[in-house]
Amino acid sequence: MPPATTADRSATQWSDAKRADALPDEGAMGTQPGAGAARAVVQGVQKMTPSEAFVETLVANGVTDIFGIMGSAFMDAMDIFAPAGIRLIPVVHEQGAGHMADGYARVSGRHGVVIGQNGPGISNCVTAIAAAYWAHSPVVIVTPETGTMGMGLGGFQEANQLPMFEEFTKYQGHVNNPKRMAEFTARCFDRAISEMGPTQLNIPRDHFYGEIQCEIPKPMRVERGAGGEKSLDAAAELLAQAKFPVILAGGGVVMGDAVEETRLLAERLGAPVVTGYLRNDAFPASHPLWCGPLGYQGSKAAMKLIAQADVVLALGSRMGPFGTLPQHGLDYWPKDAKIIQVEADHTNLGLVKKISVGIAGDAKAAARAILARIDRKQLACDATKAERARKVADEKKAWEDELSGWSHEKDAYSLDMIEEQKKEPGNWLHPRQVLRELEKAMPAHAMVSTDIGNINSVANSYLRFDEPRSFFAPMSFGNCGYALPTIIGAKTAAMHRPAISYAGDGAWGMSMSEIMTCVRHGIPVTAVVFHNRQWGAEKKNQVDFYSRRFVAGELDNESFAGIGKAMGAEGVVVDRLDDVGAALRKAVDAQMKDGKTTVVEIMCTRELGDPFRRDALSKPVRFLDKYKDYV
Ligand SMILES: Cc1ncc(C[n+]2csc(CCOP(=O)(O)OP(=O)(O)O)c2C)c(N)n1
Ligand SMILES: [Mg+2]
Repeated sequence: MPPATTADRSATQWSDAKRADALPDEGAMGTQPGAGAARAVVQGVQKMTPSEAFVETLVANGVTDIFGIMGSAFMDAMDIFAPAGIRLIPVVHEQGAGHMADGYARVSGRHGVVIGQNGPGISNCVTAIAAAYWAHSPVVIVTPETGTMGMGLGGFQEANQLPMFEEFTKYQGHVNNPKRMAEFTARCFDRAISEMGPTQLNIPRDHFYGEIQCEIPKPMRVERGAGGEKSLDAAAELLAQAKFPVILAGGGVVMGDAVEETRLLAERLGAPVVTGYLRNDAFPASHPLWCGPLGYQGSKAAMKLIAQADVVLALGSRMGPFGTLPQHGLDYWPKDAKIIQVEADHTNLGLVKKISVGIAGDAKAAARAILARIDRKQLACDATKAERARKVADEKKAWEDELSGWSHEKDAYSLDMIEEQKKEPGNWLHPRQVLRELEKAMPAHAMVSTDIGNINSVANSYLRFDEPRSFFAPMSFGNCGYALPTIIGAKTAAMHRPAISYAGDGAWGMSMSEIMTCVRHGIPVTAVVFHNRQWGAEKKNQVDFYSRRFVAGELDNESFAGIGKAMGAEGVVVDRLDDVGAALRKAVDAQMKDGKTTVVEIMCTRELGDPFRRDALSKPVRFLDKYKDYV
C-alpha cells in the first residue's frame, strides 16, 4: 500500500478529537516525563536514521501539525511525516508559518512547530519568531542548515542560522552530530514549554542521514510551584492591610490556566481585576469585577481604578513599558502603591516597575497559596467591599456610556476627513461604530486576532472575552501582518471554535496571500479588513508632529473582497453600518457550517484615533535652510 500523503487528510478528517488522541498525557505534571502518547513511539535503544530519530521525537511530544514550506533540506524526514501521524501544512510564505505556529501554541498550550528550507525559508521566519517570543509562545522552529561539508564556502542558500534567532529564542539546539538528533530535538521541545518561548532546532542537512543507535527521550514537563514561602507570606500581609487592592491579570494567568484562582482571589478581596495590555482574555468580561485592559486604547475604567490602588497584585504580568504608558490623557500608574509581582520568569521581577514583593512562581499556584493565607483572615478592605463594588460598577458604566456615545473621533484631522469624504463617492463608516457592531455580533467562544494599526488598536476597547486563550495580538513586537496567519494557526488547533481576524488594509496586504492556505487546506476563518485607504497609524504621527505632511501614507486599494474571491474565498464589501453585524454572523456561519473562509471588507473613513504613544516623537527641528519650512 502506498504511504498516506498529506493531501489525503482534509482538515475535517483531521479532527480535534484525533489531535487530542495524539497528545501525550500531561495530566500528571511534575518532573515525571509526560507519559503515554497515544501514537506509539519506539521504545529503548534502537537502530534508526537521524531522520527517524527526529520524527519519533516529534511523535513523543505529541506533534500532529507542522507549518512550513517543503524543501530539499529536510525531505528525508518529511517523507515519513505522514506515516508518523504528522501533517505538514504548506503555507504561502514562511513568515505565515511562524505566525501560524504561534497561534496554534497560544490557543492550545501545545507546541507550535514551524519548518522551512535552509537559508531563505528560515530567514523568512525571523519576524514571526520575534512576535512569538514576546507572546511567550512555545514555538519550536526547526531550521535545517547548509551541510557541514559546505558551510563557510558560500554555497547555495548558505546562512548562519543561529545568530538570526539568538535574540528571540529561549534555547537554541544545534545538532552537532547526527547521533544527538533525538537529544537536541527533545530538549528544544522541553525548553519551549519550561521557559515559555520559542526554541530553535538547527540541523545541518547532512545530519538527517546515516545510521545511529538511539533511544527517544520522554518529554519532561517541570512542575512550577507557588513561589517562596517568605514572599507569599509578605504578599498576604500586604493584601491583608490593603484598603484598595487591585489585581492586574497578565499573560501568566492565561498560559498558567489561572483564571479560576484569580476569580476566587478577586472575589475574596472584592478587588477589581484589570488585564494587561492585549491580555483582554485573562479575566471573564461578564464578571462584575472585570474592568478591561490597560494600555493602548484600553479601558478608562481599568485605568481609573488601578490609579486608586494602594496595593496591586500583578499576577503573571511583566508590567511591560508599552502596556503601562499614559492613555486617554490619564497617567494612571499608581506610583505610590505597593506592587506584588508574581512571575514565572524570575528575570521579569521588578524589571520594569518598582515592586515591594516579587514572587517567582506560577500564577495559578501563587494565587491559590495567597488565597489560602488570607481566606479566613479579617482584611482591612473587608469593611469597604460593597462601597468598592459600587465604585467598580460606576466606573465601568461611565466607560461603557462613553464608548457608546463615542461615535467618531473628534480631533481636527478626523473631522476634516469625515467632511471631505462626504463629497467622495461611496459610503464610509466610522471605525468606532463598526467595532461596536462587530463586538455585538461576536459569536460565543470566538477566537480573535488583531493586527497592528490604528483601527485595530482602537478595537482594544471593544474586545471582550469570557474564556482564556481567545485573543491573539502581536504584543510588544508590534508587527503588521500578524493577524491572519495567527488566526489560521489558532483555528488549526481548535477547529470547533469560530476564528476571526482583524486587519487594516496596509497590514492586510502583507498577509492576505495566506487566504490561499485557508482555502487549499480547509482551515476556514473569517477575516475582517478595515479598508480606510491609508497606513493610518503612522499617518497619525504625521498629523500630530509633521503638520499633515503625508509621505507614503496613502493606499489606493483594489477590492479586497474581490482579491479574496480570486483566491477561492467568499468576499463581501460592507459599507452600511446596519450590515456589519449581519455580515460577520453570516461569515462565521459559513465558517462553522460550510467550512468557508470569508473576507469581510469594511469601508471606513480616514479618521484616526489617538496615536500609539505620545512619548516617541518630538516636533521636528531643522537647521539647514533648504528644509526650514519642514517644521
Ligand atoms: C512589519 C511592520 N511594518 C511597519 C510597521 C509600522 N506601522 C505600524 S502601524 C502601520 C500602519 C498600519 O496601517 P493599516 O494596516 O492600514 O491600519 P490602519 O492604521 O490604517 O488602521 C505601520 C506601517 C509595523 N508596525 N510593522
Ligand atoms: Mg489602513
